Amino acid sequence: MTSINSNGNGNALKLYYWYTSFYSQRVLMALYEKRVPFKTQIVSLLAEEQYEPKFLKLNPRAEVPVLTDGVKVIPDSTRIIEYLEDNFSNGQFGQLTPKEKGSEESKTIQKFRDLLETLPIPALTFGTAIHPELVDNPKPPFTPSVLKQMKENAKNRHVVIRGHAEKAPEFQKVLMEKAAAVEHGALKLNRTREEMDEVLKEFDLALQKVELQLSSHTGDKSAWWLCGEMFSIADVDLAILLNRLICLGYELKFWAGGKRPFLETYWHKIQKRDSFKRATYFSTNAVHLTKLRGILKQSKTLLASLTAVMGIAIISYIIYRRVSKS
Ligand SMILES: N[C@@H](CCC(=O)N[C@@H](CS)C(=O)NCC(=O)O)C(=O)O
Repeated sequence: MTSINSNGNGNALKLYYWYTSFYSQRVLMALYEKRVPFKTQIVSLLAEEQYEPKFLKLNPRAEVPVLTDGVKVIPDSTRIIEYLEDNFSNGQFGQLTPKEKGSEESKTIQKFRDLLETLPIPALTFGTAIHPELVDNPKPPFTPSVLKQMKENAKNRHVVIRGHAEKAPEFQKVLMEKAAAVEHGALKLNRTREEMDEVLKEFDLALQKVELQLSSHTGDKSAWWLCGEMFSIADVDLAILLNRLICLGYELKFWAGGKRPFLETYWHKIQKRDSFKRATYFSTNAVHLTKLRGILKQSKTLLASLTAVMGIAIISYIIYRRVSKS
């Protein structure tokens, strides 16, 4: 990929992310939408690579996504998208917010960003894994075995984090704090069935506001996005949210089958968008890709060991020949 950055000093942007991470997908979609070149580095959450010291040095919160721009390190999807918007919005790059900050469209975009970006995604995702009876037809990456693994993860996450804290003295304090926060319900991962009803109500209300907004567009509806004719950050938020709901299996509950026709049309339209396809493409095959990475890592170790053994054998042979000649 091309190597450029905001100050043009030749350092490339690099995104540390994981295929199925909701917040990573938001950033990926924004990057593709804006046509900003970037390099990538996978941080496998399945392999718990977010707790490795080399990643913790970038983000001691142990969360993806993280963007680096030369020596600058930007964590958090919202901050990253704002950074991209501030630094890559001229000329060749796409724009996801109106130039005129005080315009009606700008205010509507902000209103929907506030609504969509505060939805409790971890509570929804892990809560669904704990209560799979809530959904009709989960789809990859949320296969039954992945959901089972997530359920375990939700229950033991604090124990796992404490294990990593013991292995990384440099980051012990911050990881212990994270473990305690998770144990005391900071991420709301372990919702009861009743609490899940509240979580789902929150999503339902938000989607109702979206449906109303979509239905308010006049004229040629096919020309409109969520907040107007401009494809904005609010559309990135909505696209990745709908994708998460579909993958978990909530479409019949929230919009399909004529329940929210405007949202249904929007979903069909957004699926055809190139940035959406690219941002979500690998998520479906994340489990297989993780296995493949494991095999490649192992084969690298195997190759390194074989090379070392061969090297030792050759050196021993040379020494043996010299000794036997003398
Ligand atoms: N507020 C952050 C949230 C990031 C986040 O929660 N990332 C999750 C994946 S979607 C993560 O890396 N979790 C790993 C962990 O907490 O161990 C953002 O918007 O980027």
